[in-house]
Amino acid sequence: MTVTIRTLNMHEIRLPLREPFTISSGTMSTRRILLLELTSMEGATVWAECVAGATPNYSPETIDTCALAIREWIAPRVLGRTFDHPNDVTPELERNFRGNKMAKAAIEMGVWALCATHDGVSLAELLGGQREKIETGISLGIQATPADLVERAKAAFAEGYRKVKIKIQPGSDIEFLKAAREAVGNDAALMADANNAYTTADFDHLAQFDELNLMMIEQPLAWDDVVQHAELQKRMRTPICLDESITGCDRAADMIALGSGRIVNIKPGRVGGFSESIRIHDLCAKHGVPVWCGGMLESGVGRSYNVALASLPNFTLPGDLSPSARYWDRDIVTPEWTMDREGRVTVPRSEPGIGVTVDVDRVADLTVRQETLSESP
Ligand code: OSB
Ligand code: MG
Repeated sequence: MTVTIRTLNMHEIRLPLREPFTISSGTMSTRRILLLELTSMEGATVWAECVAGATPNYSPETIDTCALAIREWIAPRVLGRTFDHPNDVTPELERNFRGNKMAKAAIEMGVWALCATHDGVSLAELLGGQREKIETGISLGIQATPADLVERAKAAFAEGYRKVKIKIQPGSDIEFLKAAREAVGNDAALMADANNAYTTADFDHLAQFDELNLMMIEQPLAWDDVVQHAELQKRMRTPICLDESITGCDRAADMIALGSGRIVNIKPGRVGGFSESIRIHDLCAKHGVPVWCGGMLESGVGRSYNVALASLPNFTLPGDLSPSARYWDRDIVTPEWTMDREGRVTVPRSEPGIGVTVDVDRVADLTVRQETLSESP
C-alpha cells in the first residue's frame, strides 16, 4: 500500500460541451479542466481531475486558485512524502490549511488511485465499494421554455435514465416543473436543483413545490447555509438535499442535527476527497440519510473517481453520472463511459486503478497550460 509521491504534473485542457449548460448562477459552454498526473517513486502514473470551474459561482474555488494552491501549499506537503495509506493524506493537507477543498481533493483522490494501481486492485475495491452497477441520473440545465424541458425530460427517460434533475431559478421553476411532471407521469423520478437561487423571502413560493411530487429539491438557499434550510425543511414535505453547503463531515452532522435536509449529494471534489466522502457516507448511513454522487461536468477521468465512490452501499439514489456522450463529442478516456438500457453505468471492478485509459496524445493536443512540480534536488 505504501506510496511515495515523485511528481505532480498539472495540465489545463479545454473541452467544449456538446450543448451549453445553464444553472441559476451562469452558463458554461466549454469546460476548462485541470488534470493532474501523479507519479510515484515506485513507478506508477495515474491521472486525476480537479473539479473546480472557471469562475467562483459554485464554490469559492476556481481552476486558477486550485493551480495556485497545488503549486504553493499542496505540492510541498506531498512531494517526496511516503503515505502508508491514502487516509493519511487529508490530515497532512488539513494542518493549518483552511479550505481549498477541490485542490486538496484532486491530490488526495490521486493518491487513492496510485495505491490501487500499486496493489493491482480497482479503485472501487480499495474504497470498499460493493456495487457493480450504478443507477444513473441526468442533470438538465435551465431550458428556454417549458416545452423544451418537456422534450428533454421525455427523451432522458426514454434513454433509460433513472432520475431526471431539473435546474431551476425564479422565473423558470414551477411552470417548468409542472409541465415536466405532467408529461412524464406522477411516478417518474424527478427532482429540482436551484443552486442557491432562493432566499427566505421565497418560502411560501417554495412550499408550493410540494404538489409536484419531487424526489427532492437540491440546495434552494445560500451556498454556505444550514440554518435557513432547516427552517425551510420544516415548511416543506419535499425532502431537501444539500450540495454546496456540505463542505465536509462536520456540515453533514450539522444538517442532521438541525434538520436542514434529508438527503446528501456527495461530490468528493467538494469535500476534500475520498476520506472525507467516506466519513460523510458512514455518518449518513448511521442516521438513515440516503446519499448519491453528484457531478461537476467531469471528463472521463473525474467520472471514474465518482463511479468508484458511488459503489459504496449507502449511495442508494441515482447519481449524476451520465455517459461521456451526454457531455462531449469525444471523451479523453478509453473506453468512454456508457450507460446501459436500464440506465446503469458499470463499475470497472476487474481493472486495477481508475479502470479507464487516458488518451495522452489527445490530452497533449487539448492542453493550454502545463506545469511539472517535483521536489527540488
Ligand atoms: O449543482 O450539481 C450541481 C454542474 C456544475 C456545477 C454544479 C452542479 C452541476 C451539475 C452537473 O448538476 C451534473 C453532472 O455532472 O452531470
Ligand atoms: Mg447541485
